[in-house]
This record gives sequence, structure tokens and C-alpha cells, in this order.
Amino acid sequence: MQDVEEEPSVRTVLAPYDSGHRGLRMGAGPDHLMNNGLHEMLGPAARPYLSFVQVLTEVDPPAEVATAFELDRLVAVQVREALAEGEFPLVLSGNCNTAVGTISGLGTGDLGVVWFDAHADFNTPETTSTGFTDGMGLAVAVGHCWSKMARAVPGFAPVAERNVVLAGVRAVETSEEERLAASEISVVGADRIGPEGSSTFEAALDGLKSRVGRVYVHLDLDVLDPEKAGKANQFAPEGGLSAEDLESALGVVRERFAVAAAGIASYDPAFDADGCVLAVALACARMLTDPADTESV
Ligand SMILES: [Mn+2]
Repeated sequence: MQDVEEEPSVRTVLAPYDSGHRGLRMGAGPDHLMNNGLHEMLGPAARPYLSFVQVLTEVDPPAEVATAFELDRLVAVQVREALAEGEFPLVLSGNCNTAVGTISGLGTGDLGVVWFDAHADFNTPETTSTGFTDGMGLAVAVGHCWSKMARAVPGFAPVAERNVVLAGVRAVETSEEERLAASEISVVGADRIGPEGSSTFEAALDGLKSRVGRVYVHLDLDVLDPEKAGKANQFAPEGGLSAEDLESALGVVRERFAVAAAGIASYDPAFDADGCVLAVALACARMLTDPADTESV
């Protein structure tokens, strides 16, 4: 039992799957982060208490979609429990669609979402050409598809489109572009974020601040520029944010909101032999879980 006087501790929840496969590709990211500095970064020195939980599924027969939503259910339970115990939930996942579990655990009524990603993750089963459920995570979160599966996640309710800021995108399919344009989601391109010229991003967050006080911050590491900051996964397109851009953007978020939970996703260590992306991920994890930011929650 924690002393209530202590700073909020961090509950790191690992969902080490990609497309239903444990440890495959980006599914190797959570363990790699844990085993290469995350523990020290969040550290016993910096925190009175840390906990780490790995969620594993036993969907039988194995099926990608079923596994994705089972992970959401398990993560939602962990996030809800973390909040109840005064802990800050940090979710490390292979796929971005695990964010649906985190958001469900937080409760969506008064929640904003700031989603950093090179991709929009806004396909539906009717628009996808790859069949990759990870390309649908944001669409699920706002209630556009897989609605029956999503409703089975404890606490799930669609996030209001206008409470979502999609940041750093630069690889959007035509069908996603059309659906985004028809939605109330604020889309801020990668060229609108950074130490200079962040006014579009700041304006989007100011708008969000008039509606919500707390946000879930989602960080798909492929928002980073593969040339400037390192390649997070095989899907990382050209362009994107430098490490400095990303850290300054997180600062802009933290200035305005209580961060209720954070998710770091889509990190395939096989593309990061020199550890550049790892270093950025650790720095971001530290920023997002900084007690200075969470103590008011
Ligand atoms: Mn993504």
C-alpha cells in the first residue's frame, strides 16, 4: 500500500504483440525498451514505487482481430486499476490499436487524445487494403468501426472526434484523408511541429483545452524522421519529427494538460541497431511520466 503523500508511481503495462503475434516485429519493442534502460529511466531513484505488468493473451484459435481486442480488454483493466491506486499508466505496445484499451481504462467522457503518428491509423475494414488492424486504431477509438468488439472492452465509449489531435502525420491514404476531412479530428502535419513554427499545433491544443483538462498521449515512434532521429519500424516514411521537435511538442502538451496516461507503440528494435530511437523513446517516457506533470491529476 502506498503512502498517499508519495508522488504518483508509474505502472508500466507491456502488450508485446504485433498483429496477434507475441514478440513479432514491433511486438519486440516493449521488452526491448524495458531491458534497455526504461526501468532505470523511470527508476527506483526517481520513483518510490514502480510496477511492471505484462499482459498476455490466450485467444484460441489464434486470430489477429480477436487478439487485438483481448489485449485492449486486459490493458483497460490494468489502466483502470492503476488509476484507482494512484499510479500513472504507461502502456508499451507493439501495435497502436492497443490505445483503445488504454483509453477505455481512462474513461472517455472528459478525455482528450493527442496522437503522434506518421500514419493516420484511420482505416476501417471497408477501406483497408492491407487487412492490418493496426491501421484502424484511431478509427476504432472514435467509434467508426469494429464497434461490437470495442464495446466489449471494459469502459469503452467512443472518444468525441473533436477531442482528438492527430499530430505529425505524413503518410495518409486517400480514403483516410477523405474520412479525416469529414471528421472533427484536428490534423497537424509533421511540418507544423517543432521549436519553430508550432503555432498550428499549439492552436489545436488550445482548442482542445477549451473542452478537456486531461489527455491521453499516444506516441507511435514512427512519427520520428528516419533520417534525423532513427527508423522506428519498417513502415516509417520519409520526413517527420526530429527528437528535438518531438520533445518540444510533448512540452507544449504538458504545459496545457494533465497527462492521464501515455502509450508508446510501434517500435521494432530490428530497425534501430544504433539505438537512436531507443534514446528518444526513453527520454519521452521520462517526460510523459514526470511527477511534476502528474502531481495535479
Ligand atoms: Mn500508428
